Amino acid sequence: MRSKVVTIDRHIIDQEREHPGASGRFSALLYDIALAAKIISREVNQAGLVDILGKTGAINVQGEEVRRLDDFAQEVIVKAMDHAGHLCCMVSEECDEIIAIPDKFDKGHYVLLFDPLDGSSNIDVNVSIGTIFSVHHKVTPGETGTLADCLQPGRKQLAAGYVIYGSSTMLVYTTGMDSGVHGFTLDPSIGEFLLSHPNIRIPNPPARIYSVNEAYYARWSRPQQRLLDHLRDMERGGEQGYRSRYIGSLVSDFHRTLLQGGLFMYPPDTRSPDGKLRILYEAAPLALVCEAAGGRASDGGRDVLDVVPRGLHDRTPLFLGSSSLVDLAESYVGSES
Ligand code: AHM
Ligand code: MG
Repeated sequence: MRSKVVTIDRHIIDQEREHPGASGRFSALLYDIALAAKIISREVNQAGLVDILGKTGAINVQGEEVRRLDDFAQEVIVKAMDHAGHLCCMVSEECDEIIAIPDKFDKGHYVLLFDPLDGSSNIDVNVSIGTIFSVHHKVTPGETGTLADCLQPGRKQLAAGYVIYGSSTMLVYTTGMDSGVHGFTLDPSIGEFLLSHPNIRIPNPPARIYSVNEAYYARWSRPQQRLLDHLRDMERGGEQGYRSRYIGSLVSDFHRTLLQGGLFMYPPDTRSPDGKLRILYEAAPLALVCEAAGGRASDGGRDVLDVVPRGLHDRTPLFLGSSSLVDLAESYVGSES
């Protein structure tokens, strides 16, 4: 048993102490994200009861409309974050435009970027889903957040992380390369995130696991196909070769990769020439977590953290996980970029 119980609040305060001069605003922002995560977690855990309590879009027994969970998660995050004076704006995978902070609230120096409920098509089949978030500093003058404040390369992120709603709910975050990656598990009986995975490092040597939607093989480039042929080759993968794991829920596939090592890929294909995953809400935040844990994230030719998005919803190919395996992927597909 651990000698002390560390809540996420205490951990954030301890980290703040290591940065004398910190305003405390950033810590307050992280608390609010954790609060939103708890509310979404409670709702996700009720999802299986929807058929009993009422179908989505219908009126439930309390006379309330049953909301889609991704709409609910979007609203929870916006409402938890818009009034505390930390943010100049927000952007979400669910919204085409920047989400402004209402005039009646103070504005702050940070931008919050998030995917409120990634993999939400998996809810109906009880597969783990997640929330992904990223924080940038405001870089343009004036109070109001602008497009330039949002379209920054991932390397400029002040913090990034995700929440996985799985057999337990976990929040994993980093405040950058030097601060490490820390994981907290929600204890529902006391409603607190408790430090359960301090200083996560991607294991080295990694598990021999690759994770990709192989159904798209015929749509991939030849180098991408050759990479997969290499991974499938038992002889080359060592005695037991590689294993394949693909949940189809990014946060879940990444969480496994972070804890066990391996290679996650969402490469370009003929239908999605830039891949499927969004730079700002999916690729860049997970890339920061991955690198801070000793791994790598590449678009096939360069570090994902160096990619400068041109639009709020730009996508990128993604090769994510253990450094040696991302290097291997680049040695195949880098030739096509
Ligand atoms: P979403 O943002 O519409 O939920 O889609 C993202 C999800 C990821 O969680 C996952 O990695 C990917 O889509 C799976 O896509 P595919 O079904 O093409 O393999
Ligand atoms: Mg998503």
